[in-house]
Amino acid sequence: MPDPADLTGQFPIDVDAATIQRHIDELGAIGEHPEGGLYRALYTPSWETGMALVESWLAEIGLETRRDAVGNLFGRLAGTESDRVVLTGSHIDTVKQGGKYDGALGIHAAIAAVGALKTAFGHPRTTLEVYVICEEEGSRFHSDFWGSRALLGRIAPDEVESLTDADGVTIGQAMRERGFDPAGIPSAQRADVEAFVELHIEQGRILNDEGYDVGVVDTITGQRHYRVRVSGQQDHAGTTPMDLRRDAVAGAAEMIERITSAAAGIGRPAVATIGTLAVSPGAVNIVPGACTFSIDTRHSDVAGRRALLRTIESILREVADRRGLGLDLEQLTDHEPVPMTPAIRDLVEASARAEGLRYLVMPSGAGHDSQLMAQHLPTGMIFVPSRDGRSHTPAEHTEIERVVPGVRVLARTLHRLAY
Ligand code: HGY
Ligand code: MN
Ligand code: MN
Repeated sequence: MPDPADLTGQFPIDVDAATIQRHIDELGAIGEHPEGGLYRALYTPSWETGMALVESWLAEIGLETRRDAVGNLFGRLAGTESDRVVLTGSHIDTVKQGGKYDGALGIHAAIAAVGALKTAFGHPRTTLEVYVICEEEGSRFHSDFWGSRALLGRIAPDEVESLTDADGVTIGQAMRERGFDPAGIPSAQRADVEAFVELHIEQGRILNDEGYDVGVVDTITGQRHYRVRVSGQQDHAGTTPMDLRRDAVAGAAEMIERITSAAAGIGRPAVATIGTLAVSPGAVNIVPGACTFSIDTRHSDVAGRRALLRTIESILREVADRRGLGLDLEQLTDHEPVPMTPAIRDLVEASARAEGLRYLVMPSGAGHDSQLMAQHLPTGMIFVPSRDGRSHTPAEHTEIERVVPGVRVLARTLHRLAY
């Protein structure tokens, strides 16, 4: 691994801010959600349009492009001495009513950095590839990290037919509709990747509020998603006395209030979010017999996360028992906190220092492909500030003059890894 100490002095590359901004705006216009913001979901027409647009940009800067069996896109700048590969990039999919920067900015930054390195230094010793990840969010199927799990050989065979979207379409059907063959998924696994560096917006407000130029990520938070089904007794809203009810919504409300208060009581970085809630049968004059809600809960410390999960599950059970309610607790996803690779983290930090930037070594409260990649190969992340800390909303924004320093740090880091 290169010595971070070599990262000194003026770094002779030009980052094309105008092209980055144009890319942000052009990709940011693809996949508009009817209620505002973006929704570029895996294997949808807008996802395909976005992929094709990015592929044209990769070709424009002279990279060889390739799609793998699940639709990941790669732009290759061949190495002169080695076929081992340094990857850089991020995900092209978005959440519902998402913004133009989550994931996408890591793609734009990778294109700008690799393009600038190619112009200034020509071909690297070790192959450099822009990695346009087909899906990270899990916003259509609960498939999260589908692209990187394919690259790492971590897709279970049964997922192709078990993962379905809200319309009951399986991920396998969706793949075939886009011209991808699920039987080819094992061929997407790669053993030639030497390192992965991902630039991403912070999606929080620390860099923005405390005036830092970039973040050097040291750990990515652990997260767990639950689906909670509470069942009570459907009754008449007028004739059923309060003391005789088994009201699923009243029970869910107490659970939700106590879970969010418990996370707040534990304090940062513990979080718990109820992002979806459905009531059945859902009529103004019926005591609800059923209520289903989701829990997204996160903590960046292993022991802290374990205690938070224990607290959440004990609240759910205590409320259900006392109120005579049924409780079905389904775990949808579960990821332990993951440290970034120290050697890559140090390289990112040295690049930020060499650029004369004000940087912060910090955890990520959001999940990223880097948390999977780091479990298999040297991986690091660079954050750029999010205006007002906003993300997963159309209000997501980062001024271009706050993007460029991050791209320069990315370019320096890639240069030390591949040239
Ligand atoms: O939820 C997350 O942290 C990521 O955006 N998937
Ligand atoms: Mn996201
Ligand atoms: Mn993201």
